Parts: sequence; structure tokens; C-alpha cells
Amino acid sequence: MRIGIVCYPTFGGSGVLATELGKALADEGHQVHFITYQQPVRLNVFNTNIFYHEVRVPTYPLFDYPPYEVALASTMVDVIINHDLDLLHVHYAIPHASAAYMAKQIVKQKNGRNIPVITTLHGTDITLVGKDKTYEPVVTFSINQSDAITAVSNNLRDETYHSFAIEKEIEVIYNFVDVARFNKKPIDAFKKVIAPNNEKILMHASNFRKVKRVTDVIEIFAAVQKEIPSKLLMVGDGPERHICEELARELGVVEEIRFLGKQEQIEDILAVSDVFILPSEYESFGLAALEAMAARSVVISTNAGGLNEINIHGETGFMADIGDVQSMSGFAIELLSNETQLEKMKEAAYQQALLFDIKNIIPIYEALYGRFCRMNN
Ligand code: GMT
Repeated sequence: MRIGIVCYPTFGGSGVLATELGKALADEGHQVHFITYQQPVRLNVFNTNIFYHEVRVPTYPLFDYPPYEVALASTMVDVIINHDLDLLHVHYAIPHASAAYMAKQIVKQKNGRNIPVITTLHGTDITLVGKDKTYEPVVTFSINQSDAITAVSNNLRDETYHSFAIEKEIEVIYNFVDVARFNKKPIDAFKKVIAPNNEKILMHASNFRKVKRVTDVIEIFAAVQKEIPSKLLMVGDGPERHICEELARELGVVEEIRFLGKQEQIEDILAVSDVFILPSEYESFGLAALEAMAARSVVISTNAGGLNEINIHGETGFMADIGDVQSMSGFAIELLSNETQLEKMKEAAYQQALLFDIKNIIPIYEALYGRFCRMNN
């Protein structure tokens, strides 16, 4: 099949997932065309089945806001026609689903073809941004106009039905992880630099937005630090990072924390971590948690959104209510004080991640595409 993938090219979960999906489809022999405004961060391989089309957004002094959606729709039309695409798969509703609707209408009018559009909902496109009444009518309309709609968890599907008047079936296709890539042996030299005295290593990775409650990570770590010799790795960057650094200084733990910024080789960092902390206010799924589990790190998270669809409390990790820093610290201290329990839960986390292995999820997407592909119609 010839598949067009539209996503955000940044470190965010939706872009990561879309890029990994495209890479896996290319490995299966499909021709994959990425249409984005920048090379996606995880698109770091050479594969003759992968094509990249940059969306250029020409500026003009009149534009306070360059019309990205128009440029995106026009690029979609160009790629659909010139590369004879079989379907478009857009990730994150805003503005990708509405741009795809526009492209679909133009292609229909230009050459009579009905290009199928599949929209995958990822999280904040529904729960935060999409709900805003500035966007809601367009989001509802363009989701309903998609030929197929998927959501990354049951929770996100339910949230979508709850917040928008959706007339179609939303299929749940879970996020996935390439377990073989994440199941890595820790690099000893790296571990020695981070934890020279064999301290336990806690980790957090995100875009440091408000929804991630990153200051809770610092508070949890400060409590753990009092009981267990430990270090904290903070991976990623975003608006709340400086607040974290200030809080860490205030709590006297800044020397034990490394802020690593945005990282591409996340699997090498996860490999040295014992516990992954994700105290988010909401996660539709929590791809970062799944990647941690595949790397045998035990996830201590909130029970928000779809997190309980991957993390099993007391078995593969621990969960507490949003903002319950005390319970999350308690779980971490208990776990890190008991080596047998820690090893047992690391293994359980890994076994749970295997259920979401890329090999199990790619065929589900292929079957979905097959339902809409010209060859089968
Ligand atoms: O987590 C973020 O803020 C980034 C966001 C995105 O769309 O890039 O992630 C969302 O999509 C991921 C992939 O499907 C999910 O695993 C994340 O849970 C989800 N984030 C939220 O719902 C906050």
C-alpha cells in the first residue's frame, strides 16, 4: 500500500508513535510518505520505502498567522496525486483531520478519487485543545468526516464520545513499543557517571507541560532521597522545567538531579533507570510509561486517564490519585528498599510491555488500512 502519514514531527507522543508506525510499515514493504513541517525526530533511518515531504509555509507581511493548515492541505493534495497514495493516516486531530478533509474534497474534485482518511486521536487534541470552543466545531466535523477513527485507549475513546458529538465508531488501537529496541543492557560506564556509588536511579521524561505535573516528580524524589541513596534523571524540556529546577534547589536536592534535555537515545537512559515517575494530571495512554516498562523500569504513576490500561497497580507498577505525592513517594521508598520486590516488578513490567509490542499492533493497523484500500474494494 502507499500510505500518507501526517503528524507533529516533535518529541511528543503522537509524533513518536506515528513515526514508529511509518517505519514499521515501511519494513513490512509498504511505501510510506511522511507529510510534516520538519523531519520527524524519530525518522532517523534510511529506508527506500520511506519518503519525506516537507510542508512549506510561505510567509507574507499581511499574515500575522501564516496559514499552516492551507499549506498542509495543499501538500497533501500534491502527494496524494503525484505519488498515487492509497490512503491518508493523520495523527492528532488538530489541524490534521480538517486539513485532510479539505485535501480529500480537492482530490475528489480534481480527479474523481475518494482518498480514505483515517484519523487517530492521541490525547490533548481531545481532552485539552479540541474541547476549546474556538476549535470544537471544526474538530467535531472533521472527525466525523474521517473514514475511520481510532483512539489510543478505551479512556480516550470514552472521553471523545463524552465531549464531542461523534456519529461514528471509534476503534481503539493501543500505542505500541518496539520491545526489542528498549530491552537493552545498561551501559556500565553511563551508569557509573550517573550513580557512582550504585545509587538507585529514578527517571521522568516528558514535554514538561502543566498536564505532566513535573513539580510532583521533584517532590517525590525529595522524599525518596531522604530514605534511599538515589539520583533523578529528568529527560525532555518545556515550559515547567525552570520551575522544577527552582523547586529542586529549594528542597536541597538539585545536586542529585540531572536535567538531560531532549534526548533521541531514550532507550539507553531508560536502561539504567529503576523507577519511572509519571504523575500526570491526564494521559490518554502514556507511551513514555510503556517505553519505560519495556526497558524494565517500574512505573509509579497517577491513575489518570488510560494509565490503568497499561500499568497494573501492585504488579507491574504503582498508581495513586492525581497530586497524591505522599503515596507515590511511599511506593517508591518501599519498592527501592526491597531488592527482590524490585526485580520481580521489573520483570512484570517487561512482561506487560510485551502485550503492547509493535509486532502485535502493526497488523491491526494493516487490517484497518486493508478495509479502505482500493485493491480490496
Ligand atoms: O504527552 C503529551 O503531552 C504529548 C501528546 C502528543 O500528542 O504528542 O501525547 C499524547 O499522545 C501519546 C501517544 O498517543 C499518549 O501516549 C499520551 O498519553 C498523550 N498525552 C496526553 O494525553 C497528555
